[in-house]
Amino acid sequence: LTQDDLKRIAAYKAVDFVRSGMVLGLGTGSTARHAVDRIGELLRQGKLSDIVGIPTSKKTQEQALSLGIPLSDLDAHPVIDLSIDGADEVDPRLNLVKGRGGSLLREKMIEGASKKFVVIVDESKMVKHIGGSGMALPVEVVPFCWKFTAEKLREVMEGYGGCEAKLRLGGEKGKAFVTDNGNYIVDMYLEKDMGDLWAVSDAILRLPGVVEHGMFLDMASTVIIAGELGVKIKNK
Ligand code: DER
Repeated sequence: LTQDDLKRIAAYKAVDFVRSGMVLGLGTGSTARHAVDRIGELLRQGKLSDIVGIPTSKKTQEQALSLGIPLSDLDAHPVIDLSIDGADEVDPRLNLVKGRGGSLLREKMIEGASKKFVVIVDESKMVKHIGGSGMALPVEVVPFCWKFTAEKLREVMEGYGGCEAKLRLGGEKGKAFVTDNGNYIVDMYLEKDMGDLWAVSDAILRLPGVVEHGMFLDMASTVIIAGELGVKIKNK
């Protein structure tokens, strides 16, 4: 089984939770893409009906539109029945890192407004502690004086094991990546287990130039993990 097979297996399993008439948060990334495809397929086959999708990115909005999934937004649907999305890291307490695709703000808003949030991963995303994959912990920041904010992030993180903070670059050579919301992303690379994640979250969010970070703490209801030996479902 390829990694993409595992992603598809997890995604299809999550779509089993979907019922006709639901308002669904549609995730972003290569795993969530399979879930959105599957929802579109079931709608086309008439096995699902009366679904309203709330996309977590412009990319997912385009995908859902191409599949004919009816779309709306949080203003029209402030409470969402079920969101399905991927993750970059999952720790033993089902805390997540998300946002390596750059959609963390809209994802966190939509998934935070959901009665149920099902996370779909292949087994490579499981970590012992957040930041443990050595990959980025994204922080969305305003473009205004982003260097100042990045320096403040480094200072804050000195109290939690230290980190390197780098501006995420986008399509055009050397240019900053710009999120759907017109902001930048500073990727933090952590050196060790941060310990109290809520304290880290509060410290980061207190910085005025910070919009949001990619730690999704105590938000997942269920995590579906597809591995070589089969599928595991972990509930909060
Ligand atoms: O950027 C994101 O938040 C994505 O959902 C990410 O967390 C998972 O992306 P993947 O399914 O492509 O690995």
